[in-house]
Amino acid sequence: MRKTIPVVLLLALACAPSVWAHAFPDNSSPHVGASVSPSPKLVQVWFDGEIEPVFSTLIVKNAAGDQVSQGKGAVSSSDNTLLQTALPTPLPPGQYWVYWSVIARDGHHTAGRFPFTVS
Ligand SMILES: [Cu+2]
Repeated sequence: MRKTIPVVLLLALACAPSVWAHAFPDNSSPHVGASVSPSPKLVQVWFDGEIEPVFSTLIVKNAAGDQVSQGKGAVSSSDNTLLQTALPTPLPPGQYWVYWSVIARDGHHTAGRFPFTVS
């Protein structure tokens, strides 16, 4: 007689706590949906947990979909919950999208985007 059900239950229990370790944005500069002036020099996103520097990216694009930020962004060397990227040239007025993609300490990937406006 096979007893497979307890094994399935154990797997479900083992996976459950990892749900809370996923990293999601906690705060950002500019704020989500904010209208700012003048153009910011830096875009920063703080997460609710530590993220992996090697696999985490932050990219800013304009309304046409062109990247306006430098490189792929970087995790702050002094704060493992802070992902940031530089905007090398002042942005003209318009709407921009911040694309974030991170790997949390539990190895899980989360990604998303949010807009801000330069007025
Ligand atoms: Cu997770």
